[in-house]
Amino acid sequence: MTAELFEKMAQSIIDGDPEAAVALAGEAVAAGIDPLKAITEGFVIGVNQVGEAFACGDAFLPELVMAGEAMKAAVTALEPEMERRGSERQMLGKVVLATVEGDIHEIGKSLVGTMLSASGFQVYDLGVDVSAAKIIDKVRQVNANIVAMSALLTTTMVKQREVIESLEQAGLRQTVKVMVGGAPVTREWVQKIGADGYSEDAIGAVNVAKSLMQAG
Ligand code: B1M
Repeated sequence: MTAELFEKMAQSIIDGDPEAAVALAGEAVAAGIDPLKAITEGFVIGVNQVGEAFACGDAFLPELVMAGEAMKAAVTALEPEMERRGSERQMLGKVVLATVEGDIHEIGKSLVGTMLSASGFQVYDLGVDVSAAKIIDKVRQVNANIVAMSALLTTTMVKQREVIESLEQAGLRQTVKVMVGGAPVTREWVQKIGADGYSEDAIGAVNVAKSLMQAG
C-alpha cells in the first residue's frame, strides 16, 4: 500500500505533474506517513530518475523544469506537516540559509530550511542565486550563529569558498559557523574550503547544525 503510494509519487515527478504530486502528498499526510519519508522514498526517486535521464541525454531541459516544479509543489505541500512534527520548540540558534550565487536549485535548500526550523532553529532563508554580500549583510543584521549554503552545480560550488573568504575579510569568520551541502559537495571539498560542517541530506543537516552550536 505504502510502496504503491511511493511509486505513484515518483511517477508524478517523472510525469512533471504538480497536481498529482500535491494530491499524493495529501494522501500521505492523511495516512500518517512521515513526510520526510514520502520525500526521500517517493518523490526524490522520481526526480533522481529525471536527473539521470537528463545527464545521459534521454531527457531535456523542459522535462527537468517540469520535474522540478512538481517536486517543489510536493515539498511545499508537505511542509506544514514537517513543521507540525518538529518537536523541539526552543530556539537553538540563528541560521542564514541560501543557495549560492549563479545557482537556482532551491528544493534541497528549502527542505534543509524546513527541517532546521522544525527542529527549533530560527532560519533566515535568502532564497537562490544569493551573493556573498547579501549573505554577509544578513549575518550582521541578525547576528547569525550559522551560515548554511547549498550548491547543486560543480560550477557554483566555488561560491561556497568565496562566501567563506568574504566572511574572513569582513572579520566575521570567528563568530559564525559555516555548513555546506548539495549533491556535488564532498567531505574533501569541505576540508579544502575550510567549512565547519557538511551533510548529505536534510536530517543530517539538523544534526550538524546542532553539533556546531555545541562546539561554541
Ligand atoms: Co538542474 N542539474 N540544472 N535543475 N537538476 C542537476 C543538479 C544535475 C545533477 C542534473 C544532471 O545533469 N544529472 C546537473 C548538475 C551537473 C553538475 O554540475 N555536476 C544540473 C544541471 C546541469 C542544470 C542546468 C545547468 C541545466 C541547463 O540549463 N542546461 C540548470 C542550471 C541552472 C542554475 O542553477 N543556474 C539546471 C536547472 C534546473 C531546474 C531549474 C530545471 C530544476 C531546479 C528547480 C528548482 O529547484 N526549483 C533542476 C533540477 C530539478 C535538477 C535535479 C534533477 C534535481 C535537483 C533536486 O531538486 N533534487 C538535479 C539532478 C539530481 O540531483 N538528481 C539537477 C531533490 C532535492 C531534495 O535534493 O537538491 O540534492 P538536493 O538536496 C538534498 C541534498 O543535496 C542535501 O539535502 C537535500 C535533501 O536531502 N542538501 C544539503 C542540499 N543542500 C544542502 C545544504 C546543507 C546540507 C545538505 O547544508 C547547508
